Amino acid sequence: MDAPPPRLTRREFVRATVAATAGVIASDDTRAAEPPKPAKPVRKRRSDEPYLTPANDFQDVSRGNPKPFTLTGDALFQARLTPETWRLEVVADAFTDAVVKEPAQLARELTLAAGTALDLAALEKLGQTHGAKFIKAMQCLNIAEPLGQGLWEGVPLRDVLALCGPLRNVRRIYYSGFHNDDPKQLFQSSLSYTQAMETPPGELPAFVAYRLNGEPIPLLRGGPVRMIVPWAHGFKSIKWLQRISLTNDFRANDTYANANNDPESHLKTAAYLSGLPDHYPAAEPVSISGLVISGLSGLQRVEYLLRTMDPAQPAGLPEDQQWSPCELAGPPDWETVLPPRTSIKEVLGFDPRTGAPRSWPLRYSMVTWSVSLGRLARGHYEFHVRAVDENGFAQPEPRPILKAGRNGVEVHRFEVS
Ligand SMILES: Nc1nc2c(c(=O)[nH]1)N[C@H]1C(S)=C(S)[C@@H](COP(=O)(O)O)O[C@H]1N2
Ligand SMILES: [Mo]
Repeated sequence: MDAPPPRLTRREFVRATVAATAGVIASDDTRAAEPPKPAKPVRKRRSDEPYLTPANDFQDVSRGNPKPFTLTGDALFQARLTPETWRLEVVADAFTDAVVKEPAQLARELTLAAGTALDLAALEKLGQTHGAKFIKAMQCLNIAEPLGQGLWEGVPLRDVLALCGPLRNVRRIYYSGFHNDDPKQLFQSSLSYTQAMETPPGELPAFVAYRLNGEPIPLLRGGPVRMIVPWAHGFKSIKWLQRISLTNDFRANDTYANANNDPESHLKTAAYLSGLPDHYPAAEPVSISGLVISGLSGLQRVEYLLRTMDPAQPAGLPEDQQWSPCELAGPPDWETVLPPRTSIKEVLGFDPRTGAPRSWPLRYSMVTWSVSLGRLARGHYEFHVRAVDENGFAQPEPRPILKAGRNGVEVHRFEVS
């Protein structure tokens, strides 16, 4: 069990808050018992970046010492993190306790010991008949900026589990990646059996991914094979995937839950600001843009509020003022955005006959919002932006608890002179 979180001194608190605001969290190892790791500067995603983020350009959130993507040569081979050596085990968890009386059973386990673990060739073969592609933004529950957006490709988890034949007493699916064979470095996530097996209409399946933006998933991004859970924050999308354990333990024993996070939290609908100048010349019209993620609850609109302010005042959210709509970017020219020989008609979320998106923005993706404010009088301004979801909830409602996903309303202060 983790020790209770230590109380931060005021100075540590300020330092932690400043680091978080500057977007410098590169390791989300928030377990209290460990000393803080030096934070690596993280560049915030800008709204003028490509629609699909190049695989090696995502902001990285990885645990491990050494981090699995730093392995080379024989160590990489021993870790089974090359395309030839990669294997996926699917096993039954023998767990029982006073509540969980019967253990999970599988007709067929896929194990290294028996030589039946799944290899990449077999997974790709399954992909020829069961393959799925979709566009998803990656976002960490603990970092208030999108990490990147990719076209992910793989096999729905349920089709991989079907290789194990009939299952008994399986209520949850635990899965983990390479962790230096050190139980303390284990990073595990979980899904309920129902989430893995049943996909409501219009929803996307959890899947075992082996391609990103039309290429094999690079080691840095969790390849050769990574789990992708469309509706969830990044911690459900386990990198360097190697083991799936089917269990009758119904609890969400995700590693992230140990750090006080809500392990069932969904990707949030939220607008973000980044990379904006602090000064605009008085003679020129001011335009502001940023990114918005359409989360599980969809996106109705993005809206802004501009007010003049006294720079000595703390930034506060005004209650009595009118929000005005921002513009949302429409679908890009898919021919220039997608990898060669990929049609948007093959991508989930698009009509397979016409290629039209079933909703825009696509759920679990991000797009650019923008607003032209025209010429502004000299002075100090405060710009607020928020997303309104399909239920009519304005960010950060209805879930303002940070440990269910950071989605506070972002504010930008600037001067026109
Ligand atoms: N094996 C493993 N998978 C992992 C992690 C990890 O540390 N180890 N971090 C998770 C978290 S918390 C996030 S937010 C995403 C980040 O994905 P990215 O590094 O590709 O942007 O990966 C997830 N998958
Ligand atoms: Mo994360």
